[in-house]
Amino acid sequence: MIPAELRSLIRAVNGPFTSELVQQPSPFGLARLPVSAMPTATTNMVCGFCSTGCGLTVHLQNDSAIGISPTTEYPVNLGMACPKGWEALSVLNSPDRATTPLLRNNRGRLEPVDWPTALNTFAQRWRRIRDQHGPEAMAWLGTGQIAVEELAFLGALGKFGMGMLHGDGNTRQCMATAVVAYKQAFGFDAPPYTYADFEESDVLVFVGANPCIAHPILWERVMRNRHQPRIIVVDPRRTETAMAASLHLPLRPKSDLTLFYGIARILFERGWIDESFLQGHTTGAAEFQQHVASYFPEFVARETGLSTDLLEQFARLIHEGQRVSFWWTMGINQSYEGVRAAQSLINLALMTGNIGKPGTGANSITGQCNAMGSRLFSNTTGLLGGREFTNPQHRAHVADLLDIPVDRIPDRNSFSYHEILKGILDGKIKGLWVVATNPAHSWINQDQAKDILSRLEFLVVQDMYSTTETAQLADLVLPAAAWGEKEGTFINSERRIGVIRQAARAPGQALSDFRIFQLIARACGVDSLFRDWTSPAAVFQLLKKLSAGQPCDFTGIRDYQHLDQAGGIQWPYSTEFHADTADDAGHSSLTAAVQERRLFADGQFFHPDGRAKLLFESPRPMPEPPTVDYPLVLLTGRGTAVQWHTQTRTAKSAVLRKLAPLAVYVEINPADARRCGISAQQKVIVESRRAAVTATAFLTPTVAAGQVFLPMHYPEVNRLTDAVFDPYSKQPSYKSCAVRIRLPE
Ligand SMILES: Nc1nc2c(c(=O)[nH]1)N[C@H]1C(S)=C(S)[C@@H](COP(=O)(O)OP(=O)(O)OC[C@H]3O[C@@H](n4cnc5c(=O)[nH]c(N)nc54)[C@H](O)[C@@H]3O)O[C@H]1N2
Ligand SMILES: Nc1nc2c(c(=O)[nH]1)N[C@H]1C(S)=C(S)[C@@H](COP(=O)(O)OP(=O)(O)OC[C@H]3O[C@@H](n4cnc5c(=O)[nH]c(N)nc54)[C@H](O)[C@@H]3O)O[C@H]1N2
Ligand code: SF4
Ligand SMILES: [Mo]
Repeated sequence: MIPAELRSLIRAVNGPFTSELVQQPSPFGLARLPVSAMPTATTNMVCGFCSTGCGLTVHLQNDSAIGISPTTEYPVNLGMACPKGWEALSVLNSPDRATTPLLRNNRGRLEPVDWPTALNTFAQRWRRIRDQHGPEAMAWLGTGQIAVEELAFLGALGKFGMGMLHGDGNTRQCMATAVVAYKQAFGFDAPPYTYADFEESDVLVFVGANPCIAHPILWERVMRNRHQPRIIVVDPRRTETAMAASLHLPLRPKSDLTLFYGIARILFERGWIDESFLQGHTTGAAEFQQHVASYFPEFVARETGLSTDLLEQFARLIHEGQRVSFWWTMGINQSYEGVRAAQSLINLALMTGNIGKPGTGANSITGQCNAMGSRLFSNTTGLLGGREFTNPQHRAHVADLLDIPVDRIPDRNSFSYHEILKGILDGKIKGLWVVATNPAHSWINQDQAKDILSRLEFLVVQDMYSTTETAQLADLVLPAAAWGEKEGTFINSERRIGVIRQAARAPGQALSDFRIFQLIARACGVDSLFRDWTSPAAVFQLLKKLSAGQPCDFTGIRDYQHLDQAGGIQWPYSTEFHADTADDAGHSSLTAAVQERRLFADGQFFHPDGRAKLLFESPRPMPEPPTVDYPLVLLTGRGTAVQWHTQTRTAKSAVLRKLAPLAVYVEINPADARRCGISAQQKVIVESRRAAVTATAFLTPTVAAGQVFLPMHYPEVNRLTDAVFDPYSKQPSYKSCAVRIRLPE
């Protein structure tokens, strides 16, 4: 590696950028004015936190980003943003930003090194592992938080370039269940909705979802609904969302499957079903009807802890609704039987014909800003573009499109996240490359996870901060530019592809993840395979080719400017979509019908027979039910709208920090607290079979007796959780393990 060349690369990424930005015409902001007339310039991009994918306008002055406002005309957020969006710039400026590569020295300390040393070390250590243990002994963990172009590069470099077989990402912690549920039911991982559906339903059912906290702008969209909708919330806790609902079903944790089978039984029995839709567009209806026949209301009431009257009300609301939509998030996905639970909701939508029409759908709300991009293009669980590694035609097609030898594409599937960790434990995996995720906080059963990570010969962490729990364990830290400091695209929950732009310089020698992948390809001697991967914009054109003919076809999108001008574009958007028009200045705008699209309007699903499948299975017992010794069920999840995951970012904003509790707290029902002699604000010990952690008691009736809630934003929380997984999606069951609470001795 030639240092001079590197220096120019660093300059290319971190150097002057404003002149380029102001030349980009934008229908939304000041950028259309002549440069001389501008007090500030602006550039538009989608937010880098959650999967809502709000449009944000970044205001620039003298080469610096000086402020953010929500983009008024962006079809997602219509001028609104939550506090994280407003504070997105301030989290970039923090003294713990990773500004140089860090390498662990002989004394066991991380010390700054230059990029050539870091890259040579990476390549040498990777070669050593490959030569001693085979290429499969190096694996990676990626993310739903970097751009699609970057994810695709990481996946292609890891598998086709460096010969790795195993790569997974934090979407496993989050969306794997929805992916598998959709693939099995619809034939493709295809969330069918558009956000307008929040406004067009007359009955909205939220299951294991707390959008008031986790997707606040989506909740704002619900609030714009003019049909006086009935809102049903199915959640063991009386969440902020449940408080705003017309009907709250505080079911016993993990009894969702039984509940929805019970509701399906009522719908079948009363004939409250769309028989012609079932006949014409689905398979498995008769078998499903038979399966649910034994879910009598009394049995379901006993299992779920809900009254038969509530069940009746729920079923009746679904029946009486003209446009019923079903929304689910982590209360369903993060479960040892998440896939079947998600499918039990999909079945309710299918059997009532609530799909493909405005205000309907079986709708998984995604979590991270680019989880949907990760689902299609990370090259981990599936081959690029929603294809299969095990399908020879798919492999040949991708090899052809990318102009690489087909034998570089593995014909086997990757280990999932927990199988990668098990691989480390079994000595099969020796090196791990962690990009934009923080497993040493977010993975389930932390003490075990940290022990496993400590066994690695080589741990590389590529992050924007050098202080994350995982970076602290690394042998090599690679400093990454963040959202706002690089370009690319994200795909949001409703399949909308949106652009991110560079509006600030990355600090020090930090480079965009894209550049880092280019440099690693070169250092490892495989860059000739990635000749065409010259920039995110160039890779976007490759991704278009990879999407061609797939359900996610977006070959009709020209480039980033097209996305910017159109307010983001949902897939599918093949070249057949010519409904968008260009005005005299060359700005295109999409007609409303093209801007907000849902799938399955024609009743055609992606299975070869065109039908959706009703899938079902008997519920299984909770892996770690409460006992006399550990009598409480631990629920975990999002605590506030201002805390993001492991808080590496949100804790860096003074504003956001002020709005959230500094230290971990545990929500306890007052009756349980009384029984344990605990008063409000007291320090208590929460203990599971794996660990004991100290937390401040927060007494609240929003958690039911027999349950406690801990927000995931504090590193202690996952020391308690139990590493159990859904058998199909391999997603961790973060929201059910047994704990007890006591006062400190
Ligand atoms: N502020 C903020 N917003 C975020 C995030 C963040 O960290 N902070 N993270 C983003 C990401 S990646 C994700 S995945 C989403 C998550 O968004 P959500 O899934 O809405 O958030 P959670 O709080 O994890 O879980 C939702 C609810 O599931 C309930 N639940 C637990 N067990 C069960 C059960 O057995 N059945 C049912 N029906 N419900 C149950 C919990 O009580 C909780 O209220 O949020 C995204 N948005
Ligand atoms: N108990 C419990 N645990 C949970 C959950 C739960 O509900 N309960 N939820 C799970 C879910 S749904 C999720 S999604 C996971 C999230 O878990 P993680 O992915 O581990 O959480 P984050 O804090 O978002 O970590 C992202 C990391 O990427 C870094 N980063 C941000 N932007 C960039 C970038 O552009 N480039 C690079 N290289 N780095 C960047 C951040 O600094 C941070 O260290 O947590 C899971 N863990
Ligand atoms: S709702 Fe999500 S996408 Fe919108 S501003 Fe907040 S964090 Fe960003
Ligand atoms: Mo997530």
